[in-house]
Amino acid sequence: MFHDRASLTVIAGRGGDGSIHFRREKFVPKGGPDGGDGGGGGDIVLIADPQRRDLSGFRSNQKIKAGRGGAGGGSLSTGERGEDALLYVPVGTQVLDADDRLIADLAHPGARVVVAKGGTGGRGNKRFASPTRQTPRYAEVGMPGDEGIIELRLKLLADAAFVGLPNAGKSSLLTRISNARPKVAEYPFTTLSPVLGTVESSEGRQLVVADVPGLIEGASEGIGLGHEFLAHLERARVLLHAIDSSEGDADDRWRTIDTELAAYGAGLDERQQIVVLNKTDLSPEPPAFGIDDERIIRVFRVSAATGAGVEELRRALFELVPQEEVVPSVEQTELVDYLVYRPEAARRAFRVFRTETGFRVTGKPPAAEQLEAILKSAGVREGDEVQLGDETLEWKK
Ligand SMILES: Nc1nc2c(ncn2[C@@H]2O[C@H](COP(=O)(O)OP(=O)(O)OP(=O)(O)O)[C@@H](O)[C@H]2O)c(=O)[nH]1
Ligand SMILES: [Mg+2]
Repeated sequence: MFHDRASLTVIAGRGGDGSIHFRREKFVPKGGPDGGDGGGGGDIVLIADPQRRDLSGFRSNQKIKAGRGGAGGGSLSTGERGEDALLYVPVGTQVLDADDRLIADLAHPGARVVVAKGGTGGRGNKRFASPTRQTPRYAEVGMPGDEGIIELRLKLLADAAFVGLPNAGKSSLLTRISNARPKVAEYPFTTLSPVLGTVESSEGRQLVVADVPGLIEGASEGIGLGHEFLAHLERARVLLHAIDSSEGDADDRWRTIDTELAAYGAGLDERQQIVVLNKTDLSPEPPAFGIDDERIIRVFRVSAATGAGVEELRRALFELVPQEEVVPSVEQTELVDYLVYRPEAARRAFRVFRTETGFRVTGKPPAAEQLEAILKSAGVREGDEVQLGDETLEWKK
């Protein structure tokens, strides 16, 4: 099975707590504060890995957690940063949030995106020492990391993609022109999942060509197999429209597929097409093709069985498929693919401290729910005091 979707719950790491600690020295009855800061929580990071073919590495609704930041310690020692959770996904994976909005597009090998940020570590008590407050008996607590549900959707990246009715010979043609070896058989719906092949020119240029399951009438409404895979055509710059020219009227077959492309939308019906009339070995005359359409940039008559015309098709691909824009250097691509959009988390308007008797919240307190989550993750217990501004409450479960 080819998995092109996955839904994940991501929980970034909690930041470590700041330390409440005082120097202990010989002959000094009470040393100054020396509590260090907590480490930041680990992030959840997605990385586009050219070795991955699909999203089958993820279980459905898998929960993914990053490491917790270490607590600060005495002698100003800082807690360790929590370990990031690195998730490797195929190139072409798009990330959507729970509201189905696109967060990121991992369209280049090595592209990475932080989908959930670890919580900040709390500051240790040393940071709060001042001439008027020499022994602060409190420190900041670490913040919980981001948490949420993300949807991964793989949309294959190919320069060109075959499209056509089942049995047209798409897989046979891909086998002829590329290094891919998809299954070929004399019955429709042989190809069950997309296959990518690399086609090489004599000058060393490479093109990636996709073969997807055949489409039938009604595919865009969910009939047959093809509709699920139409999304993989979206990123192809040119469609290779394969037609079995030995069966019926090629024009009618072309129109059937064209109707499905139009019904699917997403620009598939505007894409340039190379029409490939296949199986010429089965008819004595070269097949007729009468469609006049400005999207059709060339018509080839070939036989995947004998190889007739296939080399011309292969060579023409390099001429007809537009070159991809120059790929920037790796460092740049890593940035290019960062978050397509995401509201920057607002600066926190409040601080949460651990005190000798419980917790203290300063500034503009967050919503009750968020505060509860923060206090719980900081280990609040029944009976602890929680100071909110001038108010002091007692924590009850
Ligand atoms: N005679 C002849 N047979 C061909 C030619 N091309 C493909 N075939 C045969 O047609 C049948 C279907 O070929 P496939 O390449 O599997 O067709 P497909 O378009 O990938 O089909 P689906 O994966 O089901 O969509 C196989 O039996 C092939 O051997 C050709 O040029 N001439
Ligand atoms: Mg096939």
